[in-house]
Amino acid sequence: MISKCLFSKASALAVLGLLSPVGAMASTGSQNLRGDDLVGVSFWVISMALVAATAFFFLETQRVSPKWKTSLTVSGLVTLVAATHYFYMRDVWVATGETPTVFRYIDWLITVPLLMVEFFLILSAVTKVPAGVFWRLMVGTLVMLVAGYLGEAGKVGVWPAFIVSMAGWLYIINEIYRGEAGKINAASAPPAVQSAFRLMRGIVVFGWAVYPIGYVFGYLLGGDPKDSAMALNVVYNFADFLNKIAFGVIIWAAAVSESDKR
Ligand SMILES: *C/C=C(C)/C=C/C=C(C)/C=C/C1=C(C)CCCC1(C)C
Repeated sequence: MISKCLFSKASALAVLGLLSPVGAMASTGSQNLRGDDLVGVSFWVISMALVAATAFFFLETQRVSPKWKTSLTVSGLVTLVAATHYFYMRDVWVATGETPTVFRYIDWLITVPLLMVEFFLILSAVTKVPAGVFWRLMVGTLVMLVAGYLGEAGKVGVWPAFIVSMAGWLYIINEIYRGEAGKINAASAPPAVQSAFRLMRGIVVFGWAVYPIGYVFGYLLGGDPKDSAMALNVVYNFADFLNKIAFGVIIWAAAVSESDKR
């Protein structure tokens, strides 16, 4: 009896011991989120939406035909990685009132290439796609993000960084409209994939356009630094909500409609 009780106490302590470093890491500050902190609340709400989306995408892999499972898994990974970064970013913001640039870019550096992989995967689900398509999308992504980071971190001027980053983005847009990826889609994909591909392209053009707008508010308009930081983070948060969750839902819809056919 006593030994059993001791054992359960010991295991409870072990679990606490395992969890406490996680808790300590997850809170860089001890302040609580204030209800009137618009930016902090937006970090919170989007964290939860990302967690829910992750559960949804992973569960729905059960429902679609095998060749679509990878796409849905990747969507879930994107929202999972982002949710984790959002917990940290919220803490940084609440504790310091500063823009969590490093966490933001680590997140983008992982999730944006994964989103590019999605383009490749949904085309590969229906036809053979040359590896060159994948690498060109990757190069455009890296140029866009590395330049953006150097600008936001103050390593190079905010204007040159903006221009180089915009060039990377335009290169991606060119590839998915006029390059090989666009041609393959037009030539061989079934209607559901074609419409998903068109919607995803729309997201890369219109959804992603929200990010440079955030950058303009944050760095190029020269307003009060506190206001600029607030505008930057609210706009980026809204953009992530749209581009990570909506992007995944589009893939989910294509996957379900293609799978239900058979
Ligand atoms: C999930 C995160 C996504 C889809 C992030 C996308 C980020 C961009 C499209 C960022 C683009 C930028 C420019 C085109 C110019 C200014 C600097 C950036 C990095 C904000």
